[in-house]
Amino acid sequence: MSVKCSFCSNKAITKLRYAKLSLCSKHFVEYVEKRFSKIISKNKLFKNMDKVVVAVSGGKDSVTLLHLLHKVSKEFNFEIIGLTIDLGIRKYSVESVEKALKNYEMLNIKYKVIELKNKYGFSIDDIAKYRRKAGIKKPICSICGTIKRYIMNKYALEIGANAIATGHNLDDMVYYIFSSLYSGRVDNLAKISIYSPSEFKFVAKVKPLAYISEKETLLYAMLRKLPFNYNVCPYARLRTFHEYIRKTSNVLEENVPGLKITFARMFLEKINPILYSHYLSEKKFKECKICGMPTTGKICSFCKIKSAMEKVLKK
Ligand code: Q46
Ligand code: ZN
Ligand code: ZN
Repeated sequence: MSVKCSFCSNKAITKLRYAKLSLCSKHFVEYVEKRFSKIISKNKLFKNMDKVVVAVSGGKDSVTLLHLLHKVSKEFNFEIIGLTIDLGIRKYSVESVEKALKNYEMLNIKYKVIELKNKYGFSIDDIAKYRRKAGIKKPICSICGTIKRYIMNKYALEIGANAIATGHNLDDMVYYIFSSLYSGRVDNLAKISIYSPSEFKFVAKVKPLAYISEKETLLYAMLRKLPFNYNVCPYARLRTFHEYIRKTSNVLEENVPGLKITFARMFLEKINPILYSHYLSEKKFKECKICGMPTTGKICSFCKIKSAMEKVLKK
């Protein structure tokens, strides 16, 4: 026998065990939109903001974020500027950028595309190929993360935006918290937040999907027929630890519905503020000697990667 929606007589298409709800497609979409709006109000994510850069890769999370933010932008009174970084990852990037642009056009949103190879002379594929030769020890996804954060911050700073919104979902938050605990990186733990205020030359960062799971963003994007890149980045398979945590947290969630949300909420609301005041509020930043962007050393991580890649690619 088919299960009925908790709010109407239609057939339920999903069961949210953590909320004890079975929902039809219409009520699922409404439920996600209401929760999203609640998360923003409760955490005062866009208070006194009039210009927000939304990072859109073209994947399910960022596309869902763009549409949800577009719905609430009038109510919270801010303008959205889309930012898409073409990372230069074979066919994957071509398709991702194409999907991101389709969404901007659908919603009539202003946007900017920054091509990594064109603007800085190297792509993520170049990094994958030459990083050992260039003496870069960090894994590819960690370098990719540094590059994306740098470009987002620089662009937001240049256009005078108040914040950068990213599509990190609940599963990403659970992974970040767990992996930072595991490696004992207290400074990383102190940085995991749904809202990071602006300081020095860092624009504020917001993660409005922090309590919405990957399964929910995927279902939302599918039910609303939003164009997004279904393919996964070819380098994602290298993140084996990430995959283990994802699978394990889903097994835990199966047995204890709501575990992921509680884990993330307890960390973000109770533990992070204490860590932040101890480890980050005192941190002193200065300008990178090459590009002027913030760093704790003399040269920022991005410029180090760029100059290492320049040497290898010149040969
Ligand atoms: S794009 Fe970049 Fe991800 Fe690809 S190289 Fe890794 S970090 S997996 S979100
Ligand atoms: Zn219903
Ligand atoms: Zn620099």
